[in-house]
Amino acid sequence: MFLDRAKIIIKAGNGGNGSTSFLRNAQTANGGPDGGEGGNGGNIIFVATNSLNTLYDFRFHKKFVAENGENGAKKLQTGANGKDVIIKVPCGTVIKDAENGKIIADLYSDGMTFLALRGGNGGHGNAYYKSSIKQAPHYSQTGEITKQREVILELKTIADVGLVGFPNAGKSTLLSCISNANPKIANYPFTTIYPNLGVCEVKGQTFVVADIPGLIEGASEGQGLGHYFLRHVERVRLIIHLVDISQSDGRDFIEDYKIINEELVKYSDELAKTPQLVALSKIDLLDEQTLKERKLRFEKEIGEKYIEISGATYQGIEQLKLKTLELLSKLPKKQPSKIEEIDFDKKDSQSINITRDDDGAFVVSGGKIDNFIRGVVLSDTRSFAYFQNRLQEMGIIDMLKERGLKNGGMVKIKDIVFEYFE
Ligand SMILES: Nc1nc2c(ncn2[C@@H]2O[C@H](COP(=O)(O)OP(=O)(O)OP(=O)(O)O)[C@@H](O)[C@H]2O)c(=O)[nH]1
Ligand SMILES: [Mg+2]
Repeated sequence: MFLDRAKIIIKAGNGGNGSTSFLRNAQTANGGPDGGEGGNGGNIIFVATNSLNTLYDFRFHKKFVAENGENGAKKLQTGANGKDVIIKVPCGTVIKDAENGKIIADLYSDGMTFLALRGGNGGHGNAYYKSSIKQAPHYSQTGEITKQREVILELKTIADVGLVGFPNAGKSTLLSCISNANPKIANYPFTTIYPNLGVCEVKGQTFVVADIPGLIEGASEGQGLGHYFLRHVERVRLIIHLVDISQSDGRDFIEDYKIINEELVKYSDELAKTPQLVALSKIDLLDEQTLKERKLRFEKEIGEKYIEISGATYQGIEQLKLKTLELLSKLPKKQPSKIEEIDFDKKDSQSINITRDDDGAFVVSGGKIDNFIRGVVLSDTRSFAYFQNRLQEMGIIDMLKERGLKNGGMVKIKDIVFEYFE
């Protein structure tokens, strides 16, 4: 099954805690601090690969969590870093921040990588805090806790040429004639239900052709399948517009041509502006006279250049390949999607919020607090004294007083609850 859109949850690993430990052995009576550093958490990394062509794997696997860093330990042992999680996606996958729909990456070529979330930093062990004035710090830092995020993956096939036309127009047949692809071909509409890619070789050069499901009138309002798949021709440089001139499905071929173009306009201006090469298909089904009349009609009513082809007899196929190559050589490569300037992996280290609880307690939260609280190990009174000093230094006590904090008032900061006294 084909899937070209998926929403997944990603989370980088937390940093490991630093260790609080003191060297003790038979030879050393009062060894110094020897608590090691916590390891860093694993990252979340996306990699584009040619070996996938659908997001199907994400249908059931929706949550990706990288390993946490290990805690530091005594004897200055640093905790191991958590393993990264590498998420493989097909080339042409656009990644959006699910919170605001903004594009954060476009993995358009094989091997491209995107570091989406960085693992949390490991905490410092108490050995790190040793200084000339603090010989025996009794505190260490906990690892950084990372937040989980949601992203939307959208596959927008990367091809040079897109085949567009009514169902049954002969798009898949043409793809099989000009490329190495082996798409399903049958005499009923919507044989193709997901895009097929093929590589076409002409005069030692190659280009990639995408065959998408047929379009019908009203496609832009959700009729049929085609509109949904137009996303896969959004990035082509050239559209080959197939029109069944034999009218084997009983419609008027001029009308067909107009309807498809209207649907392209309704989908997007950009797609409507993409250069087109018209291919009048299934010419083998018409006698010479009828073919001549219909071509004249096309010239009179539409006036666009065209190539006449047959996927059955291979008439015009070589010419179509050569013309495609010629047109492509003049068309610039499409630019990847514009990446929006947002800090997706935002690490908020500055905000401070003060709110009041139902019981009147002052609740202090925000990124600055999260960051600072990492250094506090509450079971340790010395560390708690340090904590109170820092609250003073950071101006948080003054902020609380401005908000009405008095002696004996309750303050909650994360898991820490204390009564304030001057
Ligand atoms: N005689 C003749 N039949 C053709 C030609 N091209 C395609 N056909 C037939 O037309 C039918 C539809 O062809 P497909 O290639 O599956 O058409 P499609 O445009 O891919 O159709 P969808 O995938 O349904 O949109 C099949 O029975 C083909 O064998 C042609 O040039 N001549
Ligand atoms: Mg088809």
